[in-house]
Amino acid sequence: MSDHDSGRSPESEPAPHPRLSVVIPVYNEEKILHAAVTDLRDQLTEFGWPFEIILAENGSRDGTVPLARALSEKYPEVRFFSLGEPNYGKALREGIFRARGEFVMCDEIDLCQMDFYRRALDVLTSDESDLVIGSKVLEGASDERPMVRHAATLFFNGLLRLTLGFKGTDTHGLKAFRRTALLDVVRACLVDKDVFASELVIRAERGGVRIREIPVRILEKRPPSINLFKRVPNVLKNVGKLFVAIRIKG
Ligand SMILES: Nc1nc2c(ncn2[C@@H]2O[C@H](COP(=O)(O)OP(=O)(O)OP(=O)(O)O)[C@@H](O)[C@H]2O)c(=O)[nH]1
Ligand SMILES: [Mg+2]
Repeated sequence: MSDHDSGRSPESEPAPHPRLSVVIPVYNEEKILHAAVTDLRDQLTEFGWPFEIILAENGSRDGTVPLARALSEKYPEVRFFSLGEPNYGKALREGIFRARGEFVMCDEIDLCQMDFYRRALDVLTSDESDLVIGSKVLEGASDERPMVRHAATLFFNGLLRLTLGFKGTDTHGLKAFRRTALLDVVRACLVDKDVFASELVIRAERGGVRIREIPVRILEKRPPSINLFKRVPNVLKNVGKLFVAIRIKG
């Protein structure tokens, strides 16, 4: 495992203690990584809260690792680590553990939506909620991905409702939370890969965490790197594991 959190060039100042940590798993993203991170950094600077952006990488075979390293060396607010085999859930989980902010934002490099950040942080700072989920399904949402992927989201969430008693409308994608309120939930999660994000939300729900869903507009900067149909067998296998983890092991 390589960790570049401490690998700053001597001239860059350490980031001040962040109030907001943005965790973004990245995998084979050389085409959009630089533009997405610099753009997000500009928008967060304008937003005004001290922040950090944590790039949680594993398994990339393209130029993602040197690019992420260079970004973390150039910008004090950008941190980066690399954890071996491709595994979205493992990267996100580790990124959450490394986050230092009072609030954590889980994002994807092809989304980086400041509009969601603003609305979610408004809810977290003014409302009784500790976890805000950006739902692609809720009334008012606009899912501009291809229809087949929207249908897959509906099917997947239906499966979670049926097998695990999930009460919400979406588990994947944008979410924000008060870090201390969710750490024990993250520690309790047993399943990684694609299904980690669902386990996090379902365990939070079952554990009585105050959750609020808000509608999001999803417009990706590029199609996903892994074909939807290739993901299906693994996702189903991991939902099986999630069923055992939650219904049997508890
Ligand atoms: N570290 C890591 N990041 C990953 C992996 N697979 C995907 N990602 C990142 O996860 C984010 C979402 O990936 P996409 O390829 O857009 O997948 P998606 O189908 O839009 O994602 P969902 O609909 O949320 O499941 C991007 O930031 C990717 O770089 C992985 O194996 N490891
Ligand atoms: Mg995507």
